[in-house]
Amino acid sequence: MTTTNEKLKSWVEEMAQLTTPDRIYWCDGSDQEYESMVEEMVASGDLVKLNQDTHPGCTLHRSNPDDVARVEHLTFICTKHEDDAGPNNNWMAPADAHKKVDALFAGCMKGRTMYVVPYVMGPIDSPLSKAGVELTDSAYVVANMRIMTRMGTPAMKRIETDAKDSFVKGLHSIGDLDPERRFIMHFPEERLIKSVGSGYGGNALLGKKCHALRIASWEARESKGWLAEHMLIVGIETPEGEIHYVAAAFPSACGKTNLAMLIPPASQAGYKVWTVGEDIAWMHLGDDGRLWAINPEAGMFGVAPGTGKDTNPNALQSIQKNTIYTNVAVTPDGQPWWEGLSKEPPEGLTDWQGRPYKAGNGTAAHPNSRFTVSCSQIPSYSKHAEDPQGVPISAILFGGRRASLTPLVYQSLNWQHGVFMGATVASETTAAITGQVGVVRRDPMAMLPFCGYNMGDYWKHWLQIGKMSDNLPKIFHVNWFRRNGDGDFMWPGFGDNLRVLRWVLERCAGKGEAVRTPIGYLPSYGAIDTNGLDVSPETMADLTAVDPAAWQAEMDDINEFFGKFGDRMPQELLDESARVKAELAKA
Ligand code: OXD
Ligand code: MN
Repeated sequence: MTTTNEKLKSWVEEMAQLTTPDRIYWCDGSDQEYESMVEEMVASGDLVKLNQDTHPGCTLHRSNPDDVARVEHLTFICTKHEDDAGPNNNWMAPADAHKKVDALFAGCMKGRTMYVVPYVMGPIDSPLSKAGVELTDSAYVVANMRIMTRMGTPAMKRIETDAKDSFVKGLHSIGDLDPERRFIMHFPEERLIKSVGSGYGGNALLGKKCHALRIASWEARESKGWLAEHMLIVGIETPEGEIHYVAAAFPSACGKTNLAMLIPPASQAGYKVWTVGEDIAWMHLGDDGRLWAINPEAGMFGVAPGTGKDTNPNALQSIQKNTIYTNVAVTPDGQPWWEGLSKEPPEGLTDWQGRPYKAGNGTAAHPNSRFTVSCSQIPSYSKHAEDPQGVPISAILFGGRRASLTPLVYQSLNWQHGVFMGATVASETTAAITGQVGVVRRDPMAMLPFCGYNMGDYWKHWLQIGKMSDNLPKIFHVNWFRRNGDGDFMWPGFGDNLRVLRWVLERCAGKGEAVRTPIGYLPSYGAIDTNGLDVSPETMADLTAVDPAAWQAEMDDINEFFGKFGDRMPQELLDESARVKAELAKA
């Protein structure tokens, strides 16, 4: 195969000259191609076949132990002007960045195959979808891209019929996997990604964080009326049969996948939850003034640890077949295992590095171990997930993992205040990124690692959307992770979060009792159904209260954070901050 798109053809030739692969292979995305690549990887040891009786079509990849997470400190936005990348990004001048990585790409594919991977982010026939081409020397990346995107011949058709240079270009090589020679470079002005030195998920599957968030967020701002967000999309079906869609942005590992696949508990009879997406949402302003969302991805690259039959039975059911596991442990009979799958590690386990499991060596599965699986295997996958026009969003949730301070749920006073709420999201860090675990970091809209430009400009873009329609979703903030003095969670979470979503949807319908406070509308006493829950009225009162002194301290921290954005900081958010502070002083 090759292509009739001359721009693509010449770029592939140019990149082949730089990287000197032994051969170039154009992927068609067929089952046969996938199966033969898996066989080759099994033969080379890149993949291990898991127990085909219990887990048909499942394989395991063990990554280099130095290459197990996204690397934010090695991720760069390379724009002509440093200010356009902003204090939220590492910046390098494009010429310097090209020089730096091209030196690493030079000859790096010698002895290897360069795979040409055409893909579409979003339903293949949706006008809201976008195409890309990733050139990679990793068969593991190709196999993952086939699950995560619409990859192969149908994507190539779009690349040949859409405007000739409308595809996003991504060049990827695992290089020598040396963290010293690892860079994830984005050139939004050229709609180009160059990633070298890592074979791990977000660094290497360029359709995901690099294209669908960093490059797409840049494009979304330029083309107005569009938001590319780190959000799940979920449909809540009421007992009356109406489906309302909610998009939610939580920083990594705050239960996004769980919320996207929530199973209503027995107490919430008649409700159903439908999964549209679990990581990324592209939302466009429709003619009706509503935001319509598509999930640009076709698969999940989910965190395995903590996924169990009590926490997320839908996810667990999705990954019993045709799944690529990365860095999980294996039982003696070849079944995948991770912490949280069962209480105790089974006897005779092999750990994520392929060693006999010993408690002294740390966890059996890597804390950031993953499963890659097609969304079509999710039992709750929505029949509207592939609708070309997307699904209409009624509510946007922001949230983080905070042991104290932020209430269980509250609603913004208006769109501008909602943008402020999103801009001030903070969360305790987890294992999805390299670095310290358990420290509170501010992660606006959960986009800190993923916004492809200056966050001040990004907030302006959000505020701008607010001026374009009066039919936009209502905005809320949630926190499932409050703890009491003994360190125990105060709210049961998981399926019972539906009780909170019910209040959210009532508010969207102009119902649902609430009290206005400086930080937003909080649920009135009794407005959230706690029937049958082991949550006392005192706990509920605590979960829905504002502590003015603690919030004043929070506001000081927020203002310090806003200060970093200098003259790119939108005045509206500073005004919002001043309003909250003044109202708290009176409270
Ligand atoms: C992810 C992340 O992997 O957000 O989705 O880190
Ligand atoms: Mn994510």
